[in-house]
Amino acid sequence: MLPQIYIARKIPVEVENYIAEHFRYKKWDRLEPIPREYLFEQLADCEGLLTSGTRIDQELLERSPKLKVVSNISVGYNNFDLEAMRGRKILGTNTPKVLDDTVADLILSLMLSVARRVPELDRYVRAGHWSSKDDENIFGVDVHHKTLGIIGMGNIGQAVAQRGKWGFGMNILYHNRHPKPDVEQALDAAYRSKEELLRESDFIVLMTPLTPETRHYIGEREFAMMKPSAVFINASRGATVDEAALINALRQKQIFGAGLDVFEQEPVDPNNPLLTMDNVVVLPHIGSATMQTRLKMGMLAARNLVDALYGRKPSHLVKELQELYES
Ligand code: 8YV
Repeated sequence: MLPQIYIARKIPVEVENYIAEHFRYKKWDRLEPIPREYLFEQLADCEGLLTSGTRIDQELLERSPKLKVVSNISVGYNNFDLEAMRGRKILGTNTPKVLDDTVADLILSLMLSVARRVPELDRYVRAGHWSSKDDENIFGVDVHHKTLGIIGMGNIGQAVAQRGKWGFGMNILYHNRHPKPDVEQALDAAYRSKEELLRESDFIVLMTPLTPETRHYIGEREFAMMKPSAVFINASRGATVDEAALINALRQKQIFGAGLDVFEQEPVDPNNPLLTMDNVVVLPHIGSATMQTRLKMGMLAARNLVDALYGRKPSHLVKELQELYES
């Protein structure tokens, strides 16, 4: 009998058709998040879970006695309690690489939108205003040939650097847990300490995964180091930034503006002060949200499930759980 899995989020029909060839399955195909108690009931007889964002913790694992693998339709996997999964020998997989260019495109759109005040001035014109071409009140800041500082030079960070370097003639700096000489050579990029990068960059893009070490990685001390003309972009995870410190830095005009695709609390609170600031561009966590890319991610996540439940090592088993397969 085919293994039973649970699909805990809405997926493209092509992915569901592929899944139907390999599994018995139940699904949650509504846009709102699945209630946890309902999910627990569904997982009681499932060997696999297709999700992203569902907290995979001791509580869930205790209610999923047959679970063998969790397949994230995402590159991030901070929803995994790795210790709990390790304890139950449950495999965890993600979907890197297939979304890099889509997310990088969006990050460049945030950089340009904040720098040239696109959403703000769109609202300005729609409200019936028009101003002299010489009115400095509608001026922005240049992107081309400025210094782009990337914190987290993984695949997406490199895709952003390529766009900055070859598309806009930008000078590339980066900070990473470890220097990447090959990237430096390919992109004429220079390694900097976090502090040096913050002081020297005109655009700062934060692209680190959310881990205990990167929670609030950018806070009051870091914003104080940035140029008053700097543009700050976060498209990683909201909690990598101390959002209260960001709000204060913007209020104190310590930076020119911010582009945010992620927030400490999602959905973002409608009363969040960031939503009232004209020099902040906000998006609803849409980094990978194109039809083409979500289809690739869904297919990759489904293949990870098939590999894991049909006795093969998944191609994207997260690195912290690799030893489970070798054990
Ligand atoms: C997913 C994300 O791309 O990939 C990630 O880590 O941040 C998410 O935006 C999205 O939820 C699609 O599953």
